[in-house]
Amino acid sequence: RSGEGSFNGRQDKEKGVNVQVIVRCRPLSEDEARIHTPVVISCNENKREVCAVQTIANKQIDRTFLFDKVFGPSSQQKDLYEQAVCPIVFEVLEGYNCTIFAYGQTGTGKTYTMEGGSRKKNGEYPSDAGVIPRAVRQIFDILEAQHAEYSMKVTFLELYNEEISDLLAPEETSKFPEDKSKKPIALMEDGKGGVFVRGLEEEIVTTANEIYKILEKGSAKRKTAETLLNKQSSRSHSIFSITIHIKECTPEGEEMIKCGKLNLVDLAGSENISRSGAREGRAREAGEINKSLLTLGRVINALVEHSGHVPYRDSKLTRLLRDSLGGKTKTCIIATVSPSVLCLEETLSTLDYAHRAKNIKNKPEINQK
Ligand code: ADP
Ligand code: ZZD
Repeated sequence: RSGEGSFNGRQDKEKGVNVQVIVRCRPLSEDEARIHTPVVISCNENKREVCAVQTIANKQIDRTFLFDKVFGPSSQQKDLYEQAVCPIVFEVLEGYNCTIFAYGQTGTGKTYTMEGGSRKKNGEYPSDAGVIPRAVRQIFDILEAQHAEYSMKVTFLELYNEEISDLLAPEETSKFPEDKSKKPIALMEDGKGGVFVRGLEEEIVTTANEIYKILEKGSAKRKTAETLLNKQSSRSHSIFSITIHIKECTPEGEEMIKCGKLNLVDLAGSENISRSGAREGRAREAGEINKSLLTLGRVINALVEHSGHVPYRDSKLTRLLRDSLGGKTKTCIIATVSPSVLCLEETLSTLDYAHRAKNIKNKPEINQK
């Protein structure tokens, strides 16, 4: 059977492959459960459907959405990883570039899904570890099992208010307090239609533990900056990337280098971005419009409507992730939602957005030198 999951390189190149869209609904929190918050979202994992029930003027309106995968409130980190992320990691090791985005309203589980619970004091890996630490571990496990000859580097950045900060840059012990502790980082065109981040720290890594230490450092740096600069973390995007070069020999004894890259993106909270684009009024007055998130929505619209001009250049996020949106990267979006009636409006907005993104086509290509 040539099902959806089947792989055909030539077909991918000619017709393109759709962005995969997954929905994950979190459980009610203890507080929400205690006060019997009504649940308005139901998930049918087998049918890959999410259903929202809305009561307006005593009339019940059901809306059902079909996705590539659906994870209900009782889904575990391990389930989501094994079913949705594991295949993507294999593609990265085959030489594809892949991107996983987490999109959703603040408080719906983007960070829980991408990062998960914190490492224990003894450095132990938690059972509620999210996509990032699991992918790191799996990549090393596979490469070790294959006795592969490889090299790996990671970057970790944050985008806040259209400013990029390097979460891996060493802490500068400047003698001049007016010196910004972070050096400004520039997005530069590479002359081949891509961009690179000038001055971004790339750490070469050889073990999963090394990456965990780096994540810890980056995470701590992010939290410090948040407190010091009064940032609202829900308004920042983070991008953690792993690049892997694998040396391989053809049966003829020729040496080949395969290169794969995995981008793991935790987006800013999607609230204040309405279905059509900007939420006018309150949010705009409060200066809460997130240019990057807004542009992401417009890029998605332009791509699915084939409306000619795609406004990639209008924000840093879309410049950074251009190749993931209509380019040569394989992309997966994990949309996170709350089951609560109090979030219904935002949930419908997230489901609409995610459903539309299913129509984006990319043309993945293996990188080979
Ligand atoms: P976001 O990053 O979208 O703002 P968080 O990841 O911080 O949301 O999640 C909000 C809260 O809900 C956290 O306390 C988190 O542990 C919890 N949570 C989110 N998703 C799940 C889930 N699938 N299962 C259990 N708890 C979850
Ligand atoms: N969500 C956790 C971080 C938190 O906010 O504390 S979990 C994972 C991915 C990216 C950044 C950090 C992590 C995280 C971690 C652990 C310890 C200290 C900081 C951050 C983590 C979890 C398991 C293994 C490795 C890293």
